[in-house]
Amino acid sequence: MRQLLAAALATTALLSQPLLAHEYEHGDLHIDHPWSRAMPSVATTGAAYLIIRNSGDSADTLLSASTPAAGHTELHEHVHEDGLMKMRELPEVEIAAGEQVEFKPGGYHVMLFNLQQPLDAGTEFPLTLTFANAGEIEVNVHVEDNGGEHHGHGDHDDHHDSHDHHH
Ligand SMILES: [Cu+2]
Repeated sequence: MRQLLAAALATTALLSQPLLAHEYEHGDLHIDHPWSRAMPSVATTGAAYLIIRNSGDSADTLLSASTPAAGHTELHEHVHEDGLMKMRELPEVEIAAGEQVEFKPGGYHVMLFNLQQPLDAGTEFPLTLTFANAGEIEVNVHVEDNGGEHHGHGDHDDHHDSHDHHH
């Protein structure tokens, strides 16, 4: 009986989780496809990306993110300044009611400083997102070569957001 149940659960999990796509529901928040670009093992910084959708009637705010994979984490955005791409720390990111915010290369990202483990393709690490209303949501970030299977991102250029800014 117990084994039967376990088998049934395993089957359900397989069926409901298509390979590579992974998403999380927490209250009104839906987190889609947390991923990070693989980095050479000498890299000390990296970035994590995901999509946050708010299907609720009120806004929520991402206050912070943390992971054992990095010594220090910040919410960042890329801005164009004097013709240069620069990164800026954000105190928080609001997700308006009925809206979604996409963290992606060249835009919002969770900046990972002082990496505690190499970002090798095929590995994953936990990331805890803290929201003002929804509280904490833990997701698994998949490390991918280029996020290539990700739906419809057009920036396949190779400048790679090198993240070598100075703090
Ligand atoms: Cu950054």
